[in-house]
Amino acid sequence: MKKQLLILLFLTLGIHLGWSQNPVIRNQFSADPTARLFKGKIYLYPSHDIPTPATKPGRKDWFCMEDYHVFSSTNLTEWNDHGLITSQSKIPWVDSLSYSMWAPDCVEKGGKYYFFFPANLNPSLGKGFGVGVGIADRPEGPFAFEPKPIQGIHGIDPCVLLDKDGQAYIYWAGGGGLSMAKMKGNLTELASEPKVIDGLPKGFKEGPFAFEKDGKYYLTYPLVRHKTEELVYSVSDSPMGPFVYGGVIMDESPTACWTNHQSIVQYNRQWYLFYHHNDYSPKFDKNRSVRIDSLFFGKDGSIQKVVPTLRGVGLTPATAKIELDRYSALSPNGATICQLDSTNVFNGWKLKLDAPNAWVRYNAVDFGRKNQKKLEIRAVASRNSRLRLLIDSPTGLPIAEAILQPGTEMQLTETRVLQKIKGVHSILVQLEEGAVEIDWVRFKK
Ligand code: FUB
Repeated sequence: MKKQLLILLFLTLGIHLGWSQNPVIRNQFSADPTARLFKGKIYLYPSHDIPTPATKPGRKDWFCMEDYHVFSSTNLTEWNDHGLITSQSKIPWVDSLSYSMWAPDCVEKGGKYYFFFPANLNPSLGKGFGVGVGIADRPEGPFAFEPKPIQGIHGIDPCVLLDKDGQAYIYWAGGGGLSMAKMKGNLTELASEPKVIDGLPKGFKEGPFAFEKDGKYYLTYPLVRHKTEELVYSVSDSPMGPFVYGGVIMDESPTACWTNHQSIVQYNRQWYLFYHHNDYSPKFDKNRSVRIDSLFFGKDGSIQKVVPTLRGVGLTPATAKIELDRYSALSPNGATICQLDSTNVFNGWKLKLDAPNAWVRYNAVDFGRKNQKKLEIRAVASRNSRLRLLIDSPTGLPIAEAILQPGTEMQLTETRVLQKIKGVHSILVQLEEGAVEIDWVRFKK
């Protein structure tokens, strides 16, 4: 009976993926994130990049996606993987060897959830990409899929906007740029001829994500003006346009991940940008991972530029593993980040401090209302080392001192917490002497 209850809990909640530093999905690659607020929870519908299997026909150094997962979170810091939505072998109109299940979307209408996805057509039906629809009673499915793709759409990256009057609009990349059409009430058919959206800046565009705020319609999209994709937006008074260019949401990646792809959602009065980067695959930018950072609007409705962070969003409980390699700021000397385990990228990273006074700052640690008495550190020191933990300015209050003996393997070191600390604080970890590699730190009673 206990086992059955556990299985039920697992099926309802999915797999818990840990705290939300970037990247947020930590058990697989994930890209093209569409985040939606359903029933008070954020649901995340990304593409699912995989390393190219030897059996895949055609290009090996290209995007490779065979299925979709759906994730959810109530606080943006803990994510649950609800498992598979569908795969290329289950949809009859999809070329089941194309590994082309690209950027999806999902919207709710009348208590039903409509999942939209692009994929290569089965060669017997034609060439190029179509867009399919699955319908479910719950955001995580199970979805029943329409037997054919939406007639009239040839392209990728569908995004559906449901306007306040109930009219639905679908946007996609195709037709020589970004295109759009009105949808019928059933959300499975077009109600107007597709039209290419004009007035957008020159350059390759894909990944449209449209939303409404305060009567303005924002069309956001990746755009290549220089080398790789920036995230930009245009604004209109109508979902049909005309759209006027608004500005850059995120600059090109300095590390040259060629794609980026966005969605924007408000949750608990804060706006968030969901996007992707090849964090777990620095040498191959077609294996990407979803990130989240906070987004702000100017008083005039303009979107302020988002600077990507590793720290991400949300509070980290002091009693969780605080992964300092997902830092808020790092000293310019003697502090570096490297992979924890060269055989498994999903094991994440570690922080190396190896010059006196090298430091790392980690924002928004929630100490709650109970005093924590101990600090636990998972680390390895290459020589006798001493670390100091402080509350970051303005107080600079010391939290703990830890002595680490030299070793060859990561081990746990426990030390006393020097202060009664409550509430939310940024912490600073500083090397006083020696050289250490830190996996994480956490507080205990
Ligand atoms: O993930 C495959 C394609 O890369 C998406 O459809 C584009 O938006 C780009 O992110």
